[in-house]
Amino acid sequence: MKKGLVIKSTGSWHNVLDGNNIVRCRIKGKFRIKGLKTTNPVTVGDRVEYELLDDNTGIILKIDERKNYIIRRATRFHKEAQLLAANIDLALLMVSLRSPKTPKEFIDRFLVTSEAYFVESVILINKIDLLKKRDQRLLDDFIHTYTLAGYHCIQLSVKDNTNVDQVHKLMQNKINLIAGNSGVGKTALINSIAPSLNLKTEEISRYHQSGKHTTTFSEIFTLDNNTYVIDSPGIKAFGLIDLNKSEIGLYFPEIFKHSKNCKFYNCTHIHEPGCAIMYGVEEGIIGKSRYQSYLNIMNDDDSKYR
Ligand SMILES: Nc1nc2c(ncn2[C@@H]2O[C@H](COP(=O)(O)OP(=O)(O)OP(=O)(O)O)[C@@H](O)[C@H]2O)c(=O)[nH]1
Ligand SMILES: [Mg+2]
Ligand SMILES: [Zn+2]
Repeated sequence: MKKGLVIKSTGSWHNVLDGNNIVRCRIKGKFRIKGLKTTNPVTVGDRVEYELLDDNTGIILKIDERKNYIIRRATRFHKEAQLLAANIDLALLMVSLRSPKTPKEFIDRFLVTSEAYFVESVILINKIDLLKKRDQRLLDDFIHTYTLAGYHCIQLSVKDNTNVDQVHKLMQNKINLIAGNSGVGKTALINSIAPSLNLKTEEISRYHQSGKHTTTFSEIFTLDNNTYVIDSPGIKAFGLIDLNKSEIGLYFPEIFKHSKNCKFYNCTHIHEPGCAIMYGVEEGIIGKSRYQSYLNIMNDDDSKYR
C-alpha cells in the first residue's frame, strides 16, 4: 500500500503528496472520529494509505491515527463538525487589531479548541504598521491579556517585513497551521516567506472592514524538506463542538491555574462565593475579555455540544 500526506481537500477529491508526486484520490468507506459526524472525513495534514488505480488517481483506504486535529461547528445551527486540519505541530493564530479587527471571542473560542485537542498555539498580531500612537494601549492590553493566559504573542507586519524571520524560524521542522479571520494576512505571510508560491491575496473591503474570503480551501505548502505550512480560509465564526460545560474552564489556561484557589472544588466561576477567578479578574491577573468569553461560552444555548 502507498502512503502520503493529504495536502488539499476539495469535496470528494483529496490531493495526496507522496514523495514528489501529487496523486488525486477519492475515499472508499466511512471514516468517523469516535462517533462524531463530520462534514469532511479527510482533512489536510492527514496521513493516509492509498491504492493507485490504472488512471493514476488513487483510492484512500486508511487514515492513520491523528496526533491531534482542529474541529469546529460549521455554522451555529449545524450539528455536524468540520475538520479544519490534522496532525498540527503548531497553530499560528493570526489576528489584527485593525483592518480587519479580530473579535476577542473568536480568538478565545479558537484557543479553547486548540487546548482541548492538544494543539500548541501562538498568536501573531499582524498589521502593526497600521497602528497609530493612540492604539498603543490597545496593543499593550491585548498582549498583557494573552501573556497572562500563557500564550506567546508575536507582533508582526508582513507589509514591513517586521518579525517575519522570527515566525519563519518558529515554523522549522513542523506542520504549521495558519488560522484566523479573513483579511488578516495569512496568505500574505506565506508569500512573504516563500515568494515563489505567488499565492492570491486581496485587499480587504473598505466598506465592511472585513476580508473577502480570498483563500477558499485549506492547502499545505512545503517550505523546505521538513517544514510545512497550511494556509486556511478565513473563518467567520468558531463554533465549539464536542465539549462539556464542566470542561470549559480547563481550556482557559489561566482560569485552570487559578481555579485551585476557589473555595469550592467544583466552582463554575459564575456565582460562587470565594471564587478565585472572579477575584482574579478584579485584581487584573485574568483578562476581563477572557472571562467574558468564558461566560459567553458557558451560556451558549447549544453548548451541550452534542
Ligand atoms: N498594512 C498591512 N497590510 C497587510 C499586512 N499583511 C497583509 N496585508 C494585506 O491584507 C490584505 C489581506 O491579506 P490576505 O493575505 O489575502 O489575507 P488572508 O488572511 O489570507 O484572507 P483570507 O484568504 O480571505 O482568509 C492584503 O491586501 C494584504 O496585502 C500587513 O502587515 N500590513
Ligand atoms: Mg488567504
Ligand atoms: Zn471559581
